[in-house]
Amino acid sequence: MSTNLLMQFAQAIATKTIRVIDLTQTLEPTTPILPLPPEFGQSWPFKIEEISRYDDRGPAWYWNNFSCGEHTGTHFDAPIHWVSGKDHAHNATDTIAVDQFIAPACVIDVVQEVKDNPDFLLTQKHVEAWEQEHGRIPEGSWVLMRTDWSKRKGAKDYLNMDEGGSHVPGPHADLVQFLVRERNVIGWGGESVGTDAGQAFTSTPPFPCHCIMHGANRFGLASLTNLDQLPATGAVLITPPLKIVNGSGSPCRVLALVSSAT
Ligand code: 23J
Ligand code: MN
Repeated sequence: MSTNLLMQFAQAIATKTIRVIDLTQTLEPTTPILPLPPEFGQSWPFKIEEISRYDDRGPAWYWNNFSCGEHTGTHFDAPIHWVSGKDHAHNATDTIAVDQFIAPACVIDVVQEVKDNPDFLLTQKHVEAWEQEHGRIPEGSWVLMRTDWSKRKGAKDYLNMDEGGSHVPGPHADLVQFLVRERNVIGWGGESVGTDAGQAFTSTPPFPCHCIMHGANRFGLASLTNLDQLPATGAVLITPPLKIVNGSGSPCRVLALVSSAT
């Protein structure tokens, strides 16, 4: 085997010593999108329309047009998405340094906690207990909250709305502050439609994951899936958003590299 690090890496992928896990949900017209209160602008759902399919519209080729909001399906949130992150340099999908799109991940399993409480908020105390078992969250890591929420099929169960709004889990404001200040994480990722909890509009500040993470020039990943296939530590994520000019985010094919070597 080559002694070159990158050739060793390619070999490890080819021999499945390193496995590649797809953390992305398929984009389709039924992909749930976040409905905001009617006084606000609304995101377009994913729409796809055939241009031709080896037919009189194009005898030898198949292709589609598609349209959607930047925050549709499995997607990346850039700091410019939130007003708190608007003045950072290199804060949009086209200007973030590309090396930021490869980073390790810590996965915190809260499946049991969420089962009886869809409004569950992950706290600093819970993360410190996780660290007792798995070690300190390394600087520059993604913190991913595994809820199995992505196993809910259909917008009704996924968004879980009632008169009081959406009921989905997320991080507590104090935890987001801790992860930024004390752990210097690169961002937060979850399995539900956005990075914040459904009731995050009631917290201080409102939408703490958006407000504090993006205020600190950090990122978000929403609508992830297959987090149940990741180890608690040691996975590396590949998360490049589309290079949309001044983009606030974009649908993203999120991949995780997991080593089966010890
Ligand atoms: C706009 C306004 C509020 C929220 C969001 C977008 C998201 O969750 C998002 O996808 O970034 S909470
Ligand atoms: Mn988003």
